[in-house]
Amino acid sequence: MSRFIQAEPYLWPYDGNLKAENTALVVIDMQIDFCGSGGYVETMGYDIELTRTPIPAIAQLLDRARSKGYKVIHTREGHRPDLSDLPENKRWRSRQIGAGIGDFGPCGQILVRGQPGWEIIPELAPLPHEVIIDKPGKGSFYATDFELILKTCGIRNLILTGITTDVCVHTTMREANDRGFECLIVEDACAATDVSNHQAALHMVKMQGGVFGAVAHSTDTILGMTT
Ligand code: C5J
Repeated sequence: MSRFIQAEPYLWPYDGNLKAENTALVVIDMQIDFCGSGGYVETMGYDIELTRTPIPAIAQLLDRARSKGYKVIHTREGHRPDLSDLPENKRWRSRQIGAGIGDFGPCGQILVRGQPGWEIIPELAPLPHEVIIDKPGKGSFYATDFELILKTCGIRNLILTGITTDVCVHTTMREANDRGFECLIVEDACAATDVSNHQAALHMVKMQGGVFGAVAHSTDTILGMTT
């Protein structure tokens, strides 16, 4: 039996092959550094009220995914404590805006693995058995075992949530799309540091018949996530 989620610009997934066994809910970078007080985003001067807006929708999607047996995968952006995986230009640029990656801020060293700011927010804490992908870049595929895990677990559909829509979520969606994964981005379960960037990032997905996949609301996504 075919199953779809109401989405734009097409009912998702394209072929109706939606099941708990072949679909993962991916929660991207819901870390204190991106949406907590004193983290990287706030230190840069952006409003964390924006990056916190998707928390309730993600929590509901997590409940649904867990109760229906969908795989849940979390990601964290962060660098090794010795900063050996931090490109010098990334560090330089972050210092330009007053939030140097690897420098000390109110939540410890910014975007460094093991530091308080790098942790996933308690509201969306992973369960002990859930996969966490630690990534040094924006995309979840680059320099990680994300693709290996997806392939090994038989996952071909990705439901993408998290922050930020225009950076890490979009990069992951583009990387996944090029690898043949069927992607859905959940519009109210993502956010950016700038509302127009969030909207533009969603709009881009819908071009060319769904150039990177499709866009749905969390209500429709939850309705479509049956076993
Ligand atoms: C950024 C992210 N914006 N998680 N990271 O640097 O989107």
